[in-house]
Amino acid sequence: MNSTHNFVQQEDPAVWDAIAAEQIRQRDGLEMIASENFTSPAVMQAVGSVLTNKYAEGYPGHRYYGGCEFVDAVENLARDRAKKLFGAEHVNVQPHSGSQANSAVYLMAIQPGDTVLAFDLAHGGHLTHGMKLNSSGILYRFIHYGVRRDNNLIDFDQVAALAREHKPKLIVAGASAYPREIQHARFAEIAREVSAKLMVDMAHYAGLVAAGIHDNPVPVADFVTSTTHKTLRGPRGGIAICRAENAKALDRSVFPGTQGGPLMHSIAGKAVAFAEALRPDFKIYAEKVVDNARALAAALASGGVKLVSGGTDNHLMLVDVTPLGIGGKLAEEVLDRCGITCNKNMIPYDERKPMDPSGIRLGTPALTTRGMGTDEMQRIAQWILRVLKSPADTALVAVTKQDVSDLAEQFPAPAAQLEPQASRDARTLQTVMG
Ligand code: DSN
Repeated sequence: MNSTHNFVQQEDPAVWDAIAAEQIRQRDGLEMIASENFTSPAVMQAVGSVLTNKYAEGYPGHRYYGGCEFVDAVENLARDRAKKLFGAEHVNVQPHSGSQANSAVYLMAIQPGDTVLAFDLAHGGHLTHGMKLNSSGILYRFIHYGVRRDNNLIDFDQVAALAREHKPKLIVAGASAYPREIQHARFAEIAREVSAKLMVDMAHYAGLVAAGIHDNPVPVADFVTSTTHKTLRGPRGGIAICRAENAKALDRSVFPGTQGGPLMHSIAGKAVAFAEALRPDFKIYAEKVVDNARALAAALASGGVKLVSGGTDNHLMLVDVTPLGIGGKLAEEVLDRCGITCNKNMIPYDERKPMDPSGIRLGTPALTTRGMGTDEMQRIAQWILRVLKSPADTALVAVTKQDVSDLAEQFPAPAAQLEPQASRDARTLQTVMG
């Protein structure tokens, strides 16, 4: 069989056209969504492997299906590598996503109706931390803490006061849009005081934890959950971590509690990504992610926008664009037209609506994977500022789009090297885009 043969293109041109167009979008644009990244070709190959054909309900050595000896080897590799990466006693690598990992912890740690204290979505939390339409918010009684109005940092006085008042069974730390390091020990102290369990959802900054440049929650938390595809740079998926004494209960809670068969191809991708993250060059990568975020934030702040908390010490920043006379919706749209992809985002105490909030969220993990550094961040900041200051200037948008694609060409994305045929097929893009 010819490994370069394009089966999707031959069998299903409609799907292939969309894949090819997406590849071109990723290649020619600047991906600044803080939760996205580019996996290595090795991770992509593992995820696209024959392991997708295999059912393996259960755990290594204890499966409900025959023929699991090879997927057992894969899952053991993933578990052992993740344990080493985070200094954990037990890691379950089967959650299909971060949301699934969180559901599994809730199922084992609390009962429906129990009180949980978590970070407010409107201040940077996540929807699985008790948003009213999410199963977490439907099944459990969530109370939320936020950030202080004066400095936009997590208000630990409020966390402690709410914990004393409501006596939650579980405290949840972790965020989707918080630009500062999270102080896990302070959460652990408050949880201990009120006899609550502590869960840390480190999905956004897991790669920084793996690299040793963000505080590791594993030593102080009862449960730690994460996705594997953000700063950690693995395939889409989740993990859940606990101490050995809770291992059996957590495993039961993932399967059969909240999931059926594991996605073994995805677990193989996780194993490959964990091995990559254990290498010394991953630490260098993670340091560059943070350096780039700091450089981008400083350049933006000096150009007339406001940064939530005044800056960043992780991989992302929240930019209040209203000083420029626009909202987050228009900012996202105009940047999109330039080939810069980001998402509109609420800022703490936002007076605007979620579909047109005051801010945008920008992140540097994907650009850093492409090899960009602080010089490129300065240039990108100037492009962002100039188009946000004149969003109706279509000529400026066109010039910026060209600048963006020239820069992107100098820093090839890993995926673009995998399928050169798609990258070159400009006609495909026209077909899809009309
Ligand atoms: N949706 C993810 C993010 O963009 O932060 C979190 O799950």
